[in-house]
Amino acid sequence: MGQMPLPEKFLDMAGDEAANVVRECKARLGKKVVILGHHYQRDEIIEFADFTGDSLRLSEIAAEQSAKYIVFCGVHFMAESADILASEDQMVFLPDMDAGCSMADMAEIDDVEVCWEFLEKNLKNFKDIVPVTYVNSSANIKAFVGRNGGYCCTSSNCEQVLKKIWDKNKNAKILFLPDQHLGRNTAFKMGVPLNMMAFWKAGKEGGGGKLAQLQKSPVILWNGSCCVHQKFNVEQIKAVRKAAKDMKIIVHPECCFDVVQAADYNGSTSQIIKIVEESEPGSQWAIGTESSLVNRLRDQLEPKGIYVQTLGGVPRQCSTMYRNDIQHLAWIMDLIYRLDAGEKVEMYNRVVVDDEIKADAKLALRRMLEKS
Ligand code: CIZ
Repeated sequence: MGQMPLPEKFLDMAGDEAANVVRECKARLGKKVVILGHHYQRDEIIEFADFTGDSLRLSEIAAEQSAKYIVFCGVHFMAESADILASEDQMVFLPDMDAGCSMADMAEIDDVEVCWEFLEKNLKNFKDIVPVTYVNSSANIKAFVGRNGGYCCTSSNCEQVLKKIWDKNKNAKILFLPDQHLGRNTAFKMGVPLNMMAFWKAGKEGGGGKLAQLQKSPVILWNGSCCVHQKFNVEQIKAVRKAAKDMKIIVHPECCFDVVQAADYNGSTSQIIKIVEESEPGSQWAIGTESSLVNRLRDQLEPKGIYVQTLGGVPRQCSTMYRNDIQHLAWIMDLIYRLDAGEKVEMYNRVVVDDEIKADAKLALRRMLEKS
């Protein structure tokens, strides 16, 4: 479902006025509403967030709240995860339904099923295949993974999830969806050489590679990637090393292999924030991730004498995250307020995951969270 055009009243609303609408609705709704702000959201949204964090942590927090209305300021798959984990009497809303994720869209369920059938028909060791999906995936994909004995993972716990699988079965073969880079970077860190990773290109016969490679590899990577993190490259790292030799480089593991290898550190959004925040005054950082996060860190840490910049110097904004602006938040908060007041309003932007999909997706999330 796409985003309907904002009513004119909100479309033309000045930022201050929209912020006042959000403030008022929030005050009136009190504990009935919780606003979640992903690390990649604009400042004008983060200002109203009750909680900020990565997608999974935010969904867990929302489920722990008694709030009836969860407004997830992030992208569509995140709102779906919140609905999967929410209780039956909670409703999840996304301010702009066009806030999608191009990486999540790269693993479509029909293509994944074609791949799975091919592997079942052609691989001798099919029974050892465990599908793993990064949380950046649709509820359909999480459900597929859950149904087939697999796991979800985040960029913070990917290594622990793969370890858990290989501890249970040292011959396990991971089908990693949808982000090739997180899969490759993590598996390599865990000792899998690059030539022992196969690659599956959706839409190509047999995934476009050799059957022998699929047969021998303990990891099969799906052909997905993040359009923001793909923009970081080794040349930018070399330029930083040349211009500022004390500057440390930290990148997200959605960056490509060479970039992660050339950087000093890599980690999820929460790990990046923690490492940089805890660094000594006088530290200098070039960060390879989305710019809203980097700019906020820069402004917050400047008074502490910690210098922060985006790797490469050019802002790298996630255009879909950016779709949630203060006008969309004002509109959705006003709708929720009127709904709660008993007004007969047409409801938009509620994200609802089908019950069957939800049950299977929960299996994948639960396996990820299980201790061993
Ligand atoms: O899970 C998230 O929120 C994403 C997309 C990345 C991260 O590293 O936190």
